[in-house]
Amino acid sequence: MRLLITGGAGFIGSNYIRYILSAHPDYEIINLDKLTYAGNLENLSDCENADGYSFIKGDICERGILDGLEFDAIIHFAAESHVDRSILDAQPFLQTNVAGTVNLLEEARKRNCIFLHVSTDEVYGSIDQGFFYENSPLQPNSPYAASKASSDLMVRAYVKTHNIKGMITRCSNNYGPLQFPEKIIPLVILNAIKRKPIPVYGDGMNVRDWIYVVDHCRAVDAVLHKGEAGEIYNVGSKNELTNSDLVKLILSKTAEKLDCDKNELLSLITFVEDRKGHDRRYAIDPAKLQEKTGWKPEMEFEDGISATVDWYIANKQWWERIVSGDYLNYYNTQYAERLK
Ligand code: NAD
Ligand code: TDX
Repeated sequence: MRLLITGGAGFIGSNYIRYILSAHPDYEIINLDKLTYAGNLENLSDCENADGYSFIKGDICERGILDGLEFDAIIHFAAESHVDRSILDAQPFLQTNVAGTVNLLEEARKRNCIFLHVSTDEVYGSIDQGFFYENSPLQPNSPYAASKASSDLMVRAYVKTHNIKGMITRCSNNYGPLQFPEKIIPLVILNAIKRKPIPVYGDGMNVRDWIYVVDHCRAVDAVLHKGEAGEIYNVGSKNELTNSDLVKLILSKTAEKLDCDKNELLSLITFVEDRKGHDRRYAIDPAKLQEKTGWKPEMEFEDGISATVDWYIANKQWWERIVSGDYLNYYNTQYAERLK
């Protein structure tokens, strides 16, 4: 197949490209990425010379950006992805996540190609008990989640109106190598290494359902090959943790690996003001995907966290460059200070 992958220089997109290159070495990949603050070609330094791989720097919002390119499927990862940023400024989220997706849907309509939209469990809002199913109501609570829900509805509209081969995946929280250090797991690891305070929002009892990024990549691949046009597939590992337990687990793994006193790292935990509109709990039921495609998660959480801590310890150059120098020009002041 020939795949047009958007947002391939980000966290999940770069892991997905690496996965495809090894699972389907005969596939052609075009990676279209604007290289915002979150996009980094270093994430793909071991892939750039692979047969069939090419990169285009470009904005998914630009009309005609795909002119002259040929492919069989669009795998759409590109997005503004950080909830806290969407609370500070929702405009880039509306632009990229909604208008950018519609621009790509038009391309899928013209070409009659597959459109696989990578969405999120956050579109369902928060749930106290039980699980989200594909037909659960959309009740997004942050501007980020609302922009993703809007884009999901545009995919639905293009399927119904123009009969495009659109599919949607809605995945829970990802973790693993190459995640940008504004997200909780890398933030905790780096602040522990730097002995900086670790900000935990509110009472730390918010629950997230964590999945290893490569398991998510395998799920997207399963939907690409075995999914049905017009369908939605939830992706998750049924692996719920409170933020407080998550942070403690990461700190004890990090202490082990740095050979330092666990209590020294635990004392860095600092409870701070809660995130506005902070969703209390996400929980995904992935049964439909499992039944339809045979996919199931492979990574045990403790092993995945251990591998992730190892990766950040071993890749200091990668994250030091991100939190210093030119990269900081991309941040608003609040984020620049936070990531230093
Ligand atoms: P990320 O922020 O790490 O990467 C986003 C990528 O998109 C970057 O490379 C960036 O340069 C690119 N991009 C942004 N705007 C663009 C534009 N206008 N044109 C072209 N490229 C642009 O995000 P991520 O965590 O890798 O998430 C990827 C996708 O998966 C997103 O759609 C997100 O909503 C979804 N998702 C993420 C998670 C998670 O836990 N991280 C969970 C479920 C779903
Ligand atoms: O400093 C922090 N302190 C803290 O307590 C940060 C950055 C986060 N948190 C909390 C908020 C959440 O309850 O940790 C939890 C996880 O936060 P994030 O890593 O920002 O992820 P989340 O808001 O859950 O969203 C993520 O998962 C779903 C991704 O960023 C989204 O792109 C994806 O759709």
